[in-house]
Amino acid sequence: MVQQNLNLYDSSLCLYEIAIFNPPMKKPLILFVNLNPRPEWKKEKTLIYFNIGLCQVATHVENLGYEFDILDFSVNPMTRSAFSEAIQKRPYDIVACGGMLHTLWQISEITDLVKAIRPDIKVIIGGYSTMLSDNKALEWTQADAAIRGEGEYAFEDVLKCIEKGDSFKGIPGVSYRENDVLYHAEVRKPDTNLDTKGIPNWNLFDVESYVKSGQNMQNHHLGSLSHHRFFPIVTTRGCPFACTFCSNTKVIRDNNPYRTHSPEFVADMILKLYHEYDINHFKFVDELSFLNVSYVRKMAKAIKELKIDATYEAICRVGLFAEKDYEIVADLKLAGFNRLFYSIESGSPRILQLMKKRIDLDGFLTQKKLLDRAGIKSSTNVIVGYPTETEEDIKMTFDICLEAGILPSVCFLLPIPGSEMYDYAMEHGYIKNEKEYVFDIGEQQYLKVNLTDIPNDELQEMTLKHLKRVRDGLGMDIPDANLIRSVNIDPGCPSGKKSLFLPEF
Ligand code: B12
Ligand code: SF4
Repeated sequence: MVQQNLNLYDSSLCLYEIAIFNPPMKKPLILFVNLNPRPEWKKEKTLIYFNIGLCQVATHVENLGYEFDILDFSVNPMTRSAFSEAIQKRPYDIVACGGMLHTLWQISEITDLVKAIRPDIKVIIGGYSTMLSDNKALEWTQADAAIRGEGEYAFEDVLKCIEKGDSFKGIPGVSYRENDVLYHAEVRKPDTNLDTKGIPNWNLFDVESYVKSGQNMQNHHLGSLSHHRFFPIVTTRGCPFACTFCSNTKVIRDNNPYRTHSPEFVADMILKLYHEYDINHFKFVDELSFLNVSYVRKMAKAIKELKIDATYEAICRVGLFAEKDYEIVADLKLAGFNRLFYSIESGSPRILQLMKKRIDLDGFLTQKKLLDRAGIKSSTNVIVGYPTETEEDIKMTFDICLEAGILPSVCFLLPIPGSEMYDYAMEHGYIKNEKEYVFDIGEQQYLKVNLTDIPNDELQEMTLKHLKRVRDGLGMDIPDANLIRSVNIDPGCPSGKKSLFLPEF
């Protein structure tokens, strides 16, 4: 009995000590902010893509028992004052946001406002925007920490540190600011087993608004989705290639090896979306959905076994399917795949070399014919504007599209940080002020920096001229104005004036 009392006494003393030296831990309250990649686009004309990355991070945090709210600017844009009210409504400890590099200006705008109103809140940012070299994402914003690489486990580590009042020092992939000093971290090594990340909890967002936006969209490259309930899914991550225009190349590729979900996991995800949200058209938004035919075969089998009435589109490379693969392609069609994307990028072998694209033009034509035979539509993309590119190269690009019978989507070479072409543009003085350039980078359908020797107007005119030739050759009825940009928008205000927030009334 005495012994027991002593023990009781001892343990309560111990609790007392813990309470003094390590105050009870409180799980931080989080506000996730989903940005709007295209705030200047009219909502009714825009297909708003569900942010799978942010949803995956929020799902992970939910599974760990953290409490959070989400403000979704893609679905419900707000004014500056409404946002200011929202962040003061609850005692948030963290605001977390992120996305493509193209949204870094929005991250900066959000962070400035949060810091002006609640400087005690820690702003944690993630996504491609943090993959800039050095500490630029932190230098150019007031964020407290930047998660570089996949976010699920890195964000968990950050939350645990905040919970314990510890520094972010030593968390792999986390650059941070402490006492006005920036500490840089290398990109975090990614998780090798994708399936263990689990199925995202889409319900955290307003799925129906995303589905409806797909139904409103009319796009000559993607076709009409008005009779479909469309939703994007991620089935692989990373890419083993290193095209010189792609931001996947430098900083990211070594840290983003190609990984696939198992076909069974993908099938489970599809079934859940089909039953819970009536989704019947699935777009695989991977960098590369299919790298080899054996995986294609397994995926077709797993999806066929679902026996559901749904269609699919995915991304592969030029040359994945040769004549001998007809049976596999036919099987994909039977499984419900009705469109594959594979980008030719250029019809000029010389430019393809500069792109390090590693594809061959005959393979493009063979694949297109094979898919036609199986009843699968093809989409492709071309890029115009490589250094030394001439009209003859551009003509070859559109010639091969015409020969294949595909109206390509057209991009102008846009040097994106992380790509070899970005380094080229920097070294050759095409980019004068890096921060200004990145904050106003815009999209690839606009000619932003011209690395060719052809004057801007001429380059745009000759691109349109050859594209029109393909349109007319294919007997398509698409107005000139919609050929390059299927949705025509104001490309945005000069840097510094655009805003993620709605105007106040
Ligand atoms: C869907 C998509 C879009 C959608 C938008 C998606 C969205 N809601 O954000 C739309 C169609 C609008 C789009 C547009 C463009 N896109 Co895009 N897009 C994609 C695509 C196909 C899928 C994105 C995705 O779901 N990835 C899967 C998830 C799991 O990965 P993730 O988003 O990177 O998220 C992880 C981490 O980054 C991190 N993370 C992400 N967010 C956050 C937030 C926090 C708080 C934390 C902690 C962590 C974190 O954790 C996540 C989980 O591990 C990718 C290719 C790809 N597969 O990644 C290209 C990609 C992102 N796009 C790209 C490009 C070039 C563009 C355009 C410039 C193309 C153009 N038209 O010119 C435009 C730019 C638009 C703009 N103004 O911002 C490039 C990358 C550009 C870059 N370096 O930022 C990519 C990688 C394609 C490529 N290989 O070239 N895109
Ligand atoms: S363009 Fe496509 S194939 Fe090339 S590196 Fe980027 S993701 Fe990979």
